[in-house]
Amino acid sequence: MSTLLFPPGFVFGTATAAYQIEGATQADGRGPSIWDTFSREPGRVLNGDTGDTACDHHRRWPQDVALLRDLGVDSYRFSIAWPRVQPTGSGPANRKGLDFYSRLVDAVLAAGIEPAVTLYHWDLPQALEDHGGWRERDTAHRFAEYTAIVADTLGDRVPRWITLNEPWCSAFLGYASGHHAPGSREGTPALAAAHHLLLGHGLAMDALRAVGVREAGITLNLDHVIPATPTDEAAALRARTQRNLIWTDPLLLGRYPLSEQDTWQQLIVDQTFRRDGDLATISAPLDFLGINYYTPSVVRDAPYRQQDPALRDAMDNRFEGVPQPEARHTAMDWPVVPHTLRDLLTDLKDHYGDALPPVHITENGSAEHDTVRADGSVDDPDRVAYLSEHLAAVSDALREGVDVRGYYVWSLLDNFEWAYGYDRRFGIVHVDYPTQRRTPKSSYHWYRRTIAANRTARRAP
Ligand code: IFM
Repeated sequence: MSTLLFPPGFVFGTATAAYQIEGATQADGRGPSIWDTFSREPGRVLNGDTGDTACDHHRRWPQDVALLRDLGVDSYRFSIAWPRVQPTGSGPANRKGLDFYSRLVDAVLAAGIEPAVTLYHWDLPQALEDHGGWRERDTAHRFAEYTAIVADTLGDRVPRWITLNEPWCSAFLGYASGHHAPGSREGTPALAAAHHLLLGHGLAMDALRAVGVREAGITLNLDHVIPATPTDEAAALRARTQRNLIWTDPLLLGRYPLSEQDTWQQLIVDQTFRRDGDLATISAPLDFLGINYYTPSVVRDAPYRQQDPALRDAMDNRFEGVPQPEARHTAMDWPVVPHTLRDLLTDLKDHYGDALPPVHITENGSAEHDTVRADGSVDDPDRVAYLSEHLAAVSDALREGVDVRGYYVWSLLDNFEWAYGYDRRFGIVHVDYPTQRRTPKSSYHWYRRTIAANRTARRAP
């Protein structure tokens, strides 16, 4: 690791999200979320899994904080469940829900770790979805109200705030492909959802600024899109528009990309959901941009899947993915091509220049086919290779002048992997779900050593 470059103050962290680990979905007055509803619908989640118990973190959090302390991370990123704080998504705070996070924050700080809070990691209160969810502008205002409540309680103790996690998933997997909650397949309403998520982010930034938090930003899951051949450039631009530009252009430049016309055609003719002044709210300065990165896409031109525009969903954009057989694939069947993380970061810097704020890699990790050995240990060399090669790509991006301030491994624990339930394991700590026993994998020990080695290096005079 000695050749890696990490500047003084570089943050090493790890991340989780509320619905994926907490369980206790009915404790202390928590209301139902769209994932409680969705995971109960037959066929939505592999094996019919739900987040009802998950990693039982709501009760076992002291043990998980001890794992974090022993790991030696600088920062722990976790999310707050909106339905614990406002069970129906509006109205007064549920104190017991907030108290849980208050205790967690205190314990994380006492372990010498900086908390990094994500306000929305996909668990929308079901009551808001019943009123249209993110398709409706009002949800953006409700999100700002919720943010103000949380910031009022935790703002003095939490230094780093992330408004939304991966709004692409909320808008497109939630309202266009239907693979995530609430599971619908729509066209223009999914684009309205994207806009309202961005608006909600901007309004939440105002709420965070009002209490003077140290750092606030948003996390996007950006894709490094490669055209399969030179003739697939236009298809690649449509892919980039859907995956990246519809988020980064409004956030960083205060405008939607021109390429949205070719990408969505008839679906973007009606833009009444975008109002004067929204882009100014959305593009308020970020202290950092969070980027979650896992795998690149190679794409080629393709016909519409649905010929009738009235039946077309917002992910029907005349491109398709091309297999990448030369790469190793993870248990998610995602190709592993680490240098594309560096390429994504340097491309962003080239494209946005000074408009690109400092970056935190807020997630990076791999699901692997882990096996527990007879002695109870879990050796996961593929995950170690994945993480070390991606960390090297971050170091390369730093060397090329990208201002990367931190790197968070996804995830501390094996957990509920959304539509894949408990079948896919991303943790550096193994969770035996029947007993809830936690076993640090070899990747945990590798990360611990890596942090220790680089901490010495970056603190050297
Ligand atoms: O588990 C998810 C996480 O919730 C969001 N980013 C991607 C991870 C792996 O799929």
